Formats: sequence, C-alpha cells, structure tokens
Amino acid sequence: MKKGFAHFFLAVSCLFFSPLYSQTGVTGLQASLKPGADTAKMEWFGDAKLGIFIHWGIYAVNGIDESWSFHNKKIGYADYTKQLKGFTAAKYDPAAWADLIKESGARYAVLTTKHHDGVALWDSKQKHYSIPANTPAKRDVATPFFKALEERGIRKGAYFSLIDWSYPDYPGFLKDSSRYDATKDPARWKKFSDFNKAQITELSQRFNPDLIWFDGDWEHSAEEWDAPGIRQLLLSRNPKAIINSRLQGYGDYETPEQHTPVTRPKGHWWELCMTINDNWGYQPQDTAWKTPADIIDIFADAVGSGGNLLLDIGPRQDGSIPDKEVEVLKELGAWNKKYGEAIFGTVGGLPKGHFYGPSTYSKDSTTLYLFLAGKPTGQVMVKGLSNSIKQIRVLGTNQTLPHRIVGKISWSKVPGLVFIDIPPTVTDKYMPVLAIDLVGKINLYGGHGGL
Ligand code: H79
Repeated sequence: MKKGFAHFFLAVSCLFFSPLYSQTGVTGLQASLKPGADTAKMEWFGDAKLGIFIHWGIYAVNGIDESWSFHNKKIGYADYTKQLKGFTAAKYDPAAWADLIKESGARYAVLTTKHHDGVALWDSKQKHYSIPANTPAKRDVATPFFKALEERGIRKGAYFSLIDWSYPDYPGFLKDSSRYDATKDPARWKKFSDFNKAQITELSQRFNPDLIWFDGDWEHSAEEWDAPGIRQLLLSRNPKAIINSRLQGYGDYETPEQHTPVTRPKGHWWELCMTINDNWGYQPQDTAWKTPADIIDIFADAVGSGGNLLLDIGPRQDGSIPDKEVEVLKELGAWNKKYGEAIFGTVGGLPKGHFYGPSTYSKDSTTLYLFLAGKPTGQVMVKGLSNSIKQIRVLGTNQTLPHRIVGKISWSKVPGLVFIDIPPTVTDKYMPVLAIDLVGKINLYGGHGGL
C-alpha cells in the first residue's frame, strides 16, 4: 500500500532525528532504562496534549523571580530567604486547584516540588529547607495536591530542580561566584549528589509520579549528575515514569521553553512549556497577560505540530490563583470541551504547505481536523489531499459543509485543490474546527506541481 507523506515523515523522523528515539527490541524495565526506547509508556503523554505547570514557592511572597532573583543579585540571599516567613498557604485548596485543572481539559499537571532555591514543598527527610519545616504554612503542600490529582484521574508530574543553590555542598550559588570546584573536590560533590538522589528517591516513593520534570541540568554533565543512575533509580521503582529532556540526554521528550517552535522539534515527543504572563511564579506587577485567544492559538499550533502545551500558573503565597489565570484555564476548558475530538488522542497534522493553519489527524488518520485560526468567513483551501472526502463536519454543531474540488486534471496524479466555503453560521468565540472524514487513510501529494 502506498504510504502517505505524513507517515513517511513520521517514520523517517523516528529513524533519524534523534538517537533517543531509535532503540527497539527491548521490553519492560530494560526498555524503559534506555531513553526513548519504551514507546508504549509514552502513549498517554502523546494523547494528553495539555498539562498545567504550577510554580509555587516562597518567591511568591515578594513576587520576585523564582530563585534567579538571588542568583542574579536582584535581591540579597538573606532577604530572599526571609520570604520563608511569609509563606502561609492560608487559602490553599488543593481540591479546588485540581478541579480547575480538570476543567481546563488538561490531562496532567506538574508541580514545582523544589526549585533552584532548594525549598522543598514536601516534608523531606533530608536536612534542608522545606515549606513544612521553615514557613508558617507548617505543612507538606505537595502531597494533598498529588492526591487530589489522582482522585480526578489527572496524571501527576513532579518538577524537581537538579540545581540546589541553597545546599551548602552545591558548588554554585551566585552567578559569578562558586563555593568550590566540583571536579577538584569530588568528595564534597558526592555529599551533594547523595543528598540530591535521596530527595529524588523520596519524591518517587512518596508520589509515584507519572512524570518527572527535571530542570537546571546545564550546570553539570551527565556524568557529574550521574544521570543514568538517576534515571535508573526512578525507573526501577516505576518503569512507566516519563522523564523530560533536562537530564543531560537521559530524558524521554523535548522541552522547548517559552518559545513556540517554528519547525517541529526533532524528537517525536515534545512539550512547549509557557507562562500566561511573562513570569513563572506570581509577580503582581507583571500584567503582560496572554489572552485566552492567544493561548488557544498557541495550543492549537503546538498540537498541530505533534506537541503538548504545558501551561504555567503562579499561585500567590496563600495558595490563591490570580483571576486572569483562572479565566484562561476556564476559557480553554470550554473550548476543549467543544473541540476535544480534534485534540485529545490525535496526532500532529498536515506538514507545512497544505493548509494555512493548524491541523491534526485522528490516530487512524482517516479524519483530518482543520483549525480555523483567524475565524475565516470566506473560503479555505487544502492542497495536495489525494483522498476523497466522505463528509465535512463542523465540530460542536450538527452542521456539515459541502466542498469543491478545483483544478483536478484527469490524467494527472496530482490531486485537485479542496475549497470549503465557511458560512457565517460557523462561529466560535476563539477558533472553530472542522472534521474532514476521509475515504481511507490520509494520502498526501507533496510534490512541486509538475506533471
Ligand atoms: O522554572 C522555570 C525557570 O525558572 C527555569 N525553567 C522554567 C520552567 C529556567 N529559567 N531559565 N531557564 C530555565 C533557562 C536558563 C538558561 C540560562 Fe543559561 C542559564 C541562561 C544562562 C544561564 C543555559 C546555560 C543557557 C545558557 C547557559
């Protein structure tokens, strides 16, 4: 059977683009130990499309950059740590957080269990800063959230910073200073490394996370972190755990940060993490809010390119969530509810050039979903679609639309152009979506238009 261009592209990208994704023929735990080898465990992640990232920590007290503010000397370290005294979690309602996440349509959530500042959100047994031990909140704020996620069938993600600028045996601290050189004092580095692994083990045992989101790997090599050892300790407990790319080559998927990719990332699995304003944590002066329309454009674009969106919120120190963030999550949720068929459980759609907008395929690639970015009211065009069309449905309604095939020359294998007139009845607050049910699996012509 003739393979469509998209299938060819997928197959080729799996084979060549990344050594992470080319291993086959190993099963079970052994397979999971090889980064990217266990495609079965990635299935829920590929289907999930939307995750909610939560940056919550003492940096919300003053409303300053998480950890980076003292690292970059915007504030002295002593003043930074004073924020411990102001973190109350007084209005923290983990069930309400989880309900909001569920309402957004997200299938997973990732909580900062510890940022680069070293303050753990759970009651770590290691001797170091934590919310329960050092703040007026006086309790583990991570466990009840993970429990609330579990109760709602939302996958659990634990963000954990490999960097810990507060730990006395971590080599770096401020951007231009160091306590010692890890390569010259391996015994001291080992003290840190043992501590770090002990905390990662606690995370794994306590929360059994579906996903571990490491950050800060750039400060040391895979060898220094013992990235293979960290991977092994996580997967020996839960072989199905997914690890993001920030483990110096030992992760399962790519994590572009803040910037929407223009070309598809190399790896088969990827996730764009992005803030709703310009900052990860709560910062009251930051009013650069992306609108729900902006977020839906960004989300559809990521999903159309085969990726996920991990959308960040930054609760206040008391656990309340800013109204603008609540609004974005609710609007996104209403849109997802209407158009979920085109999003969840689909795969990235048409390669560039076929359609001016995002698109996805059903997993069996017999339905093509067109996202009508910009809410066009004229006609839209699809190029290079060789399949016949069974019907075109307007999602969220029971309308169907006719189409015209234009410029099909009988003796040529080049398909005609598909034109679809979008009547004024096709409306949506943000972005309508069409489903094109095809005869057979999608089959694309990607040539130069010659004979
Ligand atoms: O937690 C949020 C941020 O605090 C953290 N990741 C998100 C999820 C983050 N902030 N900045 N970065 C990650 C990237 C930092 C990159 C830099 Fe560098 C570190 C620029 C300079 C030092 C890496 C190493 C890139 C250049 C050198």
